[in-house]
Amino acid sequence: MSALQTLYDLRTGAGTGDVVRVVRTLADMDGHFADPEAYQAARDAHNPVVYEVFWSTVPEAEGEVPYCTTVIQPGVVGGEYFMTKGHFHSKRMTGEVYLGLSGSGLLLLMDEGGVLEVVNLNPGVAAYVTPGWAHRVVNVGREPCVFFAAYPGDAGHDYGSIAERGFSQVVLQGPVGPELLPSPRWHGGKAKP
Ligand code: S6P
Ligand code: ZN
Repeated sequence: MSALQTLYDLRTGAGTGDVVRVVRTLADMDGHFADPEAYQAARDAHNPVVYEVFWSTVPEAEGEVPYCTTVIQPGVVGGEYFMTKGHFHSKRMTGEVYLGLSGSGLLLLMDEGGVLEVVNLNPGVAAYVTPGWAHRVVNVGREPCVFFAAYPGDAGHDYGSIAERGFSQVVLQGPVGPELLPSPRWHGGKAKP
């Protein structure tokens, strides 16, 4: 293979060169937000872009190291901040490196039992996703949240477990900033700000 190269704008996260742009709108995130009525209303009204991924064309295969930037727009649905879907890696014991580039993010890391850890993914922060932990980034700022990621090519993406039950906690807009609350889907209750 000849050398692959991507030029990333470190502020906007946009990539050119050997890159594929994938867009996730609200309609692509059915079931991911805690408030179904607020979700449906926002989706039906204007279906905004929630996030984009500028994916390298590095093969998803053993020995390869695919990379990408993700750009999460600012916004809320029913008080819950815009976020990525989140996933476990299909090959559980594979890790990943995230690097915050712009904006303010919270990286949620969750093990299979629902234990949650949170990392402030601010510009310059390199955060390690430990093998076996699901990961999701939440944009808790007013600007787009941009980060870079690189991961083992044979990791694979298991979105099913998250689509089924979500993460154990949700991140809601509180009076003085983001608040983490037990997820109604995980705990069988109702999240209240
Ligand atoms: C891939 C890595 C990221 C995410 C991206 C979008 O292993 O964790 O590149 O794919 O941030 O999130 P998601 O949950 O929709 O794949
Ligand atoms: Zn991943």
